[in-house]
Amino acid sequence: MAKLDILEFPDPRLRKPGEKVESVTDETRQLIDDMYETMYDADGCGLAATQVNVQKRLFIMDFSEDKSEPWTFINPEITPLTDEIADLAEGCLSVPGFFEKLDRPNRVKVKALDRDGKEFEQEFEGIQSICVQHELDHLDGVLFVDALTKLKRDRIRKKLEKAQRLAAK
Ligand code: GNR
Ligand code: NI
Repeated sequence: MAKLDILEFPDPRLRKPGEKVESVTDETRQLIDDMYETMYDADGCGLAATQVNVQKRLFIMDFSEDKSEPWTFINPEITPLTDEIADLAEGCLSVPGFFEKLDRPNRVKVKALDRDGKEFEQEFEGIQSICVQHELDHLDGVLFVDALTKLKRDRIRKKLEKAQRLAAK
């Protein structure tokens, strides 16, 4: 297992869309294992391959307290199940320290392949519904800051660029 580096906004590599996974191989599972190690180490609840600079349509999620409920989604498709908007703020490991509420449906159905390449369907609501939509956005090169005003987004970008300059020294 290996911990991977997480790209941070405004890194242009976060804008590259992921390609469909044609077959789930041992190499795919190695990437998934590394992504779990990376996500757990960063205390995140979700992680998309895009965030670790891999342009593949796959993401992971675990909302348990004790790393006991890992969910792996390969080639995910999401269908909204309600017009009701989830009333919760979201954050992102690629936009550290910032949290905003976005208008996202509170309940969705996800169809995807699991780490064995087997298709499954599962409904999610509340924070998990937000998370799977947030992760699917990553696979399309979209970040939650894109839904904010340009003023807010620029303010976040400048703060992160400054933090990144300091960290690089
Ligand atoms: O760790 C994360 N928590 C979170 C909380 C609310 C809504 C979405 C998320 S995803 C985020 C990790 C991340 O950046 N995934 O892409
Ligand atoms: Ni994110």
